[in-house]
Amino acid sequence: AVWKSGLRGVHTEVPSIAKSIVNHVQTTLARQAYNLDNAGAYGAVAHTVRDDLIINWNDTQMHYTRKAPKRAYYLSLEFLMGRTLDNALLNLGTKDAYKESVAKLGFNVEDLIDSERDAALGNGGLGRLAACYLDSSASQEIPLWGYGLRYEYGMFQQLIATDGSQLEAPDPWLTHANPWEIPRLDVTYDVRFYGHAERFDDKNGIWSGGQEVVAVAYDVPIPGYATKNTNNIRLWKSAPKRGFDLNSFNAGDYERAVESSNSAEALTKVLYPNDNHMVGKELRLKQQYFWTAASLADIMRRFKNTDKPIKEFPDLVAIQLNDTHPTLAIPELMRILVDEEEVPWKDAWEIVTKTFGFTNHTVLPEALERWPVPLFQHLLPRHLQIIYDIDFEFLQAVEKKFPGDREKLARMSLIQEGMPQYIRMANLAVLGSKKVNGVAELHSQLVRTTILKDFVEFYGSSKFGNVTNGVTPRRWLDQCNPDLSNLITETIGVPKTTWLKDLYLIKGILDKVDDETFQKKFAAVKRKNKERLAAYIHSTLGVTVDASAMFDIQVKRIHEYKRQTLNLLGVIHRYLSIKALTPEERKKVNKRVVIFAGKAAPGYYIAKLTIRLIVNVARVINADPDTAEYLTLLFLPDYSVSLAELLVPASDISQHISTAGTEASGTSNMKFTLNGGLLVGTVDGANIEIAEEVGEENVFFFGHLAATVEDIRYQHAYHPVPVEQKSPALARILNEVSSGRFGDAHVYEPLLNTIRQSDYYLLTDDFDSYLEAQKMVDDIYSKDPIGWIKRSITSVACMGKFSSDRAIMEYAEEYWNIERVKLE
Ligand code: 26Y
Repeated sequence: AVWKSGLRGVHTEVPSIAKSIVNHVQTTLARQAYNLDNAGAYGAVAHTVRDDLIINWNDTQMHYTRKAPKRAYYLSLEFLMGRTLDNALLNLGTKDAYKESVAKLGFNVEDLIDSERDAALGNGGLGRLAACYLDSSASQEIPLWGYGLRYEYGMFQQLIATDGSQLEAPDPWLTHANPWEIPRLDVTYDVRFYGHAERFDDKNGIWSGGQEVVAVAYDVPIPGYATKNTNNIRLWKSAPKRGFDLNSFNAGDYERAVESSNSAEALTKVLYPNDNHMVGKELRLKQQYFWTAASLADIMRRFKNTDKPIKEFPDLVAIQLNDTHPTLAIPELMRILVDEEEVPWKDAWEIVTKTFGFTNHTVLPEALERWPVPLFQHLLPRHLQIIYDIDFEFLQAVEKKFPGDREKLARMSLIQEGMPQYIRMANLAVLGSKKVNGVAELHSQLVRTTILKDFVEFYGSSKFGNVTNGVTPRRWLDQCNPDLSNLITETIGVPKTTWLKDLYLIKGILDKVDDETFQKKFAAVKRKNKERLAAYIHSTLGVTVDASAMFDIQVKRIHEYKRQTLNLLGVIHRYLSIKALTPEERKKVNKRVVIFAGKAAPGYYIAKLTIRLIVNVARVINADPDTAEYLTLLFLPDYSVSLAELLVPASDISQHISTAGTEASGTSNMKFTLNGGLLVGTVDGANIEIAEEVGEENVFFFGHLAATVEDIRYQHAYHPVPVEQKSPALARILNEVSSGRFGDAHVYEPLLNTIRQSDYYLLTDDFDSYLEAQKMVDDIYSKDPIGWIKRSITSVACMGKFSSDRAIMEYAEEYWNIERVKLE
């Protein structure tokens, strides 16, 4: 056929790329080629790459349909994608050709890449993990689709006011057309809310009335690295079912006429900016149902196209639930099977429990989703009946296995008693899934022994596993740190296209750890990345930083459990210590630039105060001539994936200092280490496994262990010891802040009191140990620079395990039973 003969292929040659770009300028953008600006050039280049992606996307999807393999679906309310152009060019292997073509047209490809807005459809770790898994599934040729929501507004933009506090501005990322999405205006499903539910004796039912909203599909191609395989995310946009209410319109009541259409469109307007903290808003539950119902209808339609009997559904479909946010998919699949497909309840439940897998991302109690029964009754009356039926059968089974244990029944029930009652989404997710996993060894162990202990006793431990998180080495090494990537390639003598898909191969650089020439090259890469960051800091904040100083970075969501305050109090301690030295003594001090970035949930008062204190401490420190040479403190506003790509390659150390047992995994710890930054961290989450791989001597651990945290909290409650006694150093610093040394004395009291009073996150208990770890860091960095470089090289070499390719293959093999389907 003609299309096979190469007439329609991916653009690989400079002339055809340039021709296509000019063509898109004139047609798609309807502009003149001679007065094009960067934005126009970006649009035309993006459309040319989009054409390339769509060709591979079509071939891949046709291939999948023809082969009809078992497929995986990753349901996530968040996909924190960042920018697309650079990633697409690197994965397609066409970056050099595009660079040349763009240059011929008078543009610089890096400028165009930098002009792209981030797709910030996520809060933090969980959303970025989903994006890494998409990249890995396509690269490893695993037939997987993501399903999510097409938020019109992503993560808010963070501004810092003159008093240092966080301000939020909307993120209207779609105001300029998005070249990376393909609207599928013909792929739509009706989704019902409210209305009336009837239940019959066989536990089947009918749901009718209420409000119907239309889900419209938007597809985003996900190119694999060095493969033609191109996967997909399908994002749903909400639209009114009928344009507007004609009766009201004809009666002249125009406001009333558009009211319900507005409420339909509101569904996918905005991403909820909360991370690890549940807020029980009706609109959020509506988002969750809208998205799971549309996704399941779509999955069911695709399954039915295979003409297989319904009982074979789990042989062709695996659905992974990214936390409890999509748990409604479980009662929704029951509803489809029992009410619409007329499958008997028992058979339907068997299908359901062979289809789903559930990944838990946190053990923090405030993050566990619970929805009030009255809200459910109102919004999803049929699903509530189904949940009651699931619960009834389940509790009978529990009672049979553990007769007479009323408390166990109360703990395990899907319904939490009280006024009002609540539905426990994690319990529902466990019941409806074949397998449950945590995201790092320690976390999975805590899941099994704390929040899901009863369920492990009931089902047996084989249902509860672990898949340690990973990050894609394409974006988080090759793309963000091309010099290190090139150095690795030339050192190990393996093509980049090979080792970037089998990250264990970077072990090869270990042979050169003692090679002076290699050490120099390796150090030069780090230095260049620090200079790149310094230039960014200069151009955005107007602050000059010394790239020869140690760069010490903590960037992540602002949360008490992540303990940015511990870091900040450590910085104040450093400041006061340096200030107490004579000018002569100061000359021996290890110079540091301490960098913070991260967003606070808009309603999280203590987190917002933390930002304000960081900014105001920075003002005082950075203005002090006594210490200026030795210490700089910065808060970089508006943290994002793109900003992370600049920061990750530039750290000498990064901090991952959550109270032990609270950070499920962390993923930026992996990114920083992969780029040669060492860790200062607690014995928590994936820090532990990183140390196992790179050697504990290469990680600066401190603080109490997870096993003792509970005991310490008990002590805090029943035998409180004042801060002065536990850590005089810390007490002094708290008093300095209270005294107004950093301005606004009274403003910070609520933040300081969290430490002085219950100190739930154990800052007092860990502070001295934290200072000791930091002293080790200073000593080694300033007295043994070669030793430091060796630690850094060794760390990079040993990071193979933390590729998201390894993680996605574990899911494919051990959770989904899915194989590679390579497009030749
Ligand atoms: C319930 C709702 C408000 C909610 C929304 C977002 C709850 C949680 C979240 C996000 C959680 C999250 O990002 N968790 C992080 O997941 C990462 C990927 O597994 C982990 O590395 C990280 O430790 C964990 O905090």
